[in-house]
Amino acid sequence: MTRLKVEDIKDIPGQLDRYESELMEKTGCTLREIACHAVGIEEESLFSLLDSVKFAVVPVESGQGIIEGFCETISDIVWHIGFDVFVTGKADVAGIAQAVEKKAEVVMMADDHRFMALNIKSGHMSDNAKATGKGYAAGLDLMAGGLKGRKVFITGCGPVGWSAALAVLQRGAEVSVFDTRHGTAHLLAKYVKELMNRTIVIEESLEQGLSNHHYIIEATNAAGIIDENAITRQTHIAAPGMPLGLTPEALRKISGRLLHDPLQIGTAVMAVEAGGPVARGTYMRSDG
Ligand code: 2YC
Repeated sequence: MTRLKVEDIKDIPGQLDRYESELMEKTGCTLREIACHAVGIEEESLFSLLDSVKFAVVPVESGQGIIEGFCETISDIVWHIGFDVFVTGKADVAGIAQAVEKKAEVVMMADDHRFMALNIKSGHMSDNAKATGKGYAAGLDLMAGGLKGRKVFITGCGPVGWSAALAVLQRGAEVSVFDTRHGTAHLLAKYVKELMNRTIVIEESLEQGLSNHHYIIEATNAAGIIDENAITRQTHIAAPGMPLGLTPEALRKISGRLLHDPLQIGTAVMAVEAGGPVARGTYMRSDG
């Protein structure tokens, strides 16, 4: 997975309101509404929990260590969703201990391999890659006015693309996928066939997938693989992949029909999953 750089995230806290107004222009929804749409709950079911569930974000020094501003950015996003949240003064085990001592119900932390939100009370864990895939699928669904019956092309069959594929299938879309590592695409197709009895198409090439789809999820860690030739007036792209998979010309041409951010949507879905009614098992999800 791509390790974020300080410059990727340093402007997020100061621009969350501007970011959200752009989200509302593109999807008609706030960040919290998109997260609830991704999780499959009514926003109302969250309101009673916003005042009672406390989050702690714990810095983790293992591996490549702290990314300056990472925990503060996570905290700002969780605060923006409406939860009470703080960053622990200490890192690692001492930080987790502080979280418990301060009665946090959800702990959020990331090392070089995983970024999770763990509800200590229920044991429910929300994983960033899964949450990001679901969040971007929900955002594309809202941008497109519903994906039911539409064809969606997903490039990148890693954990994020995999989660996005399952989410858009659940929303009734027809899915095609591509990955330079052909084995992962075939594995996903096999999983979908066996678990959902659905068939997904494996495209021969990225160009072929792009040329015959208007709804695209770019979930690779490659930069600039989608150029302006792939963009038409009907093209909508949800791009969780870091760095951005569009060339500058494609970015100009797609104008408002693009969702892309380094942390916001994934973190918002994690907060709603781990702090919301689903973590308590007190809510039958709308997708059953
Ligand atoms: O500051 C800290 O606590 C660091 N241990 C955080 C390391 C995060 C590494 N992961 C990433 O940069 C991204 C995450 C958004 C999820 C996947 N990659």
